[in-house]
Amino acid sequence: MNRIQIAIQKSGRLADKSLSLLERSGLQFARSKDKLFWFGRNLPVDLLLVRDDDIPRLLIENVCQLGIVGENVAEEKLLEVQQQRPDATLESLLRLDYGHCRLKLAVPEAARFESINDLSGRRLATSYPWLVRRYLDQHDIQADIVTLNGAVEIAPSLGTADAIVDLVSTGTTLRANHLRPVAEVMQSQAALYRCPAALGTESEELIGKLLTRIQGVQQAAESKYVMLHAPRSRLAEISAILPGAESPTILDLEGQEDRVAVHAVCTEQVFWEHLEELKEAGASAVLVLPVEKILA
Ligand code: PRT
Ligand code: ZN
Repeated sequence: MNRIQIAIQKSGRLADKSLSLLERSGLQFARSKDKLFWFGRNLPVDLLLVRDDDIPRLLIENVCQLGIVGENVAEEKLLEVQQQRPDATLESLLRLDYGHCRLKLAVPEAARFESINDLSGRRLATSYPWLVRRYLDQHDIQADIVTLNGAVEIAPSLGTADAIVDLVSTGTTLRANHLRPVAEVMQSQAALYRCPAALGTESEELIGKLLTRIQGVQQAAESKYVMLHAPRSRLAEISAILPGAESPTILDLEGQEDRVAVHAVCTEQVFWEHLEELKEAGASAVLVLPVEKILA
């Protein structure tokens, strides 16, 4: 059977979460400390550990069939490749809800900035030249782009740029460099991508199976199994409080006519407020348990 290769970041912000997600989805790899290639032990799925910047191209060229990378990197590299090959594509299969950040335009705190038009004729430092070019074109603005591979945030104080476009998560780096965000170029999070090439039936089925498993892991992380005792007369009210629960299981309690046990899978977060409301509605013996896997 043909094997599938999944590329993830070797080290950095997305590395640990990406590996953990695949392992929780049931993939086991023969780990080798330094090597970039980990052989899949229980399924024909191997891991490639690379720099995040290389992942989009590996997918576009079908060297890897799946990859996990930030949407910011995927879109930037796709735009870069499209300069030579306008028909190049990448398909996002699933957003993964980690690695959240925003690509923001920032100017020195003291600089005058009223609208995006103030950037006309200015120099913008960034590590994302193609995303910035697209953004400027969309706003019909002519500006010079200075591409830097790191330390973008110090460009204005060095005098090499008038403004920057850089990733922001907490905003601490911007503040430390006396910059203020003035516009958002894009929002990003880690996502699972696939190669554009159609694969054989077996490989396509395997990708489908992995996707279902990963979605199951994501859903399980949010879900809780709730068990409680409730007055039979207030069942409707209690069911309505349980967040994201569909048709709970109702069980008789030995020797009790008016009280029943209620079991439900809550697919949304269960907060203390929910438990307090349940108690007010007459629930007792409320247990909230983690859910490990869900196969919908
Ligand atoms: O070595 P390799 O090339 O694989 O890694 P890398 O250094 O290019 O990437 P890495 O590990 O830093 O980031 C990988 C991905 O994480 C990015 O492409 C984003 O999709 C995502 N991500 C999420 C971030 C951030 N949050 C983030 N805050 N990437 C970078 N940053 C930077 C930001 O640019 C700023 O300089 O972190 C700094 C701190 O941000 P604040 O706002 O919290 O101060
Ligand atoms: Zn990188």
